[in-house]
Amino acid sequence: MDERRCYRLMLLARRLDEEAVRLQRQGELVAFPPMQGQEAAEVASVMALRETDQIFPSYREHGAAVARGVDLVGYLLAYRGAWNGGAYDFAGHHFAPIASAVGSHLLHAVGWAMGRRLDSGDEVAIVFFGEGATSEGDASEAFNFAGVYRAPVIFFCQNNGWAISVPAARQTAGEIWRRAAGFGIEGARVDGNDARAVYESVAEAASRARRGDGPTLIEAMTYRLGAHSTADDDRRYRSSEEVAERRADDPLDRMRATLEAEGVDASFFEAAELEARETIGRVRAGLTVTSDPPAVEMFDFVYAAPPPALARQRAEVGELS
Ligand SMILES: Cc1ncc(C[n+]2csc(CCOP(=O)(O)OP(=O)(O)O)c2C)c(N)n1
Ligand SMILES: [Mg+2]
Repeated sequence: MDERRCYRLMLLARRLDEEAVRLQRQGELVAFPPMQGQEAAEVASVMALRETDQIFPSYREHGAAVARGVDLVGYLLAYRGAWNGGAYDFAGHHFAPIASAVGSHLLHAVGWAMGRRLDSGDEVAIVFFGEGATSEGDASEAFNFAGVYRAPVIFFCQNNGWAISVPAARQTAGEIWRRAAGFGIEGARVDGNDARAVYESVAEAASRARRGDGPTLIEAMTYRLGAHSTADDDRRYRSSEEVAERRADDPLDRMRATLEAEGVDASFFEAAELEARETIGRVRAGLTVTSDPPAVEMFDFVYAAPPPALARQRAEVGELS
């Protein structure tokens, strides 16, 4: 793994995260789910894949988007309420629209992977989801289909300790990665704040999938340092001591310490900071000049022939706007 590149991407993901929260507070975004603390898990996992491997994100995957090189203005437009699931090039970046319906996209990933297998493609799919999503029936259905059809898919569960206000211990009494055995697939637990460990575990899962040996369920142990979203006050359900304790294991600090121990000097970190800030400045400028699409478009792109009730609503919205 190129550790310097990994650090630069993790830093960019962190600065993007901070900026997006500020943009929300300034009224430029409707809501935003901070990802702070999960940078190693998201960046290193994407770095372990090929550019043509397909990513299925949930709503907290801007670290993965940064690592894949997705247009970040387009990505944030989803949080501005300006476009469905993002306005980036889904096909070109092999990065699916953001899935907000918890657990739904595990099935999309399995279907995609089964399709590629039928087409004899050698790409793999990775799907990002939280520990909370594993309580949805969709997750079990996805694990089961993937196992039976040996689908080339990596289930990448980020166990960040919380599902809004529900702690992981109230979510499940077992360990998520161990469920893999019951579905006849490989399972692994990894320290999600250790970029190199994440990289190795995803690289291994990807080679397994590529050689036709089926799916892997990876449980990356990490921590959501921020609130669930900008609409959430996490002080109401967890202690500041807990957060402070976990902040001591910040994956970005860890990566920096690793590089420093290897002799990387201060000028590298300064340049990385400058580069991240420049990119963020461009994202802010791009986002705030973007005009909102016509409201009627919210009715488009789902039905080839919209049902009459929707057609009526579309006409009403058209008259109002
Ligand atoms: C089907 C569905 N049910 C409920 C919600 C509301 N909801 C949004 S995020 C969330 C918690 C998900 O927690 P987890 O899977 O651990 O992911 P995290 O937010 O920690 O990244 C819930 C219940 C939703 N978006 N979709
Ligand atoms: Mg969670």
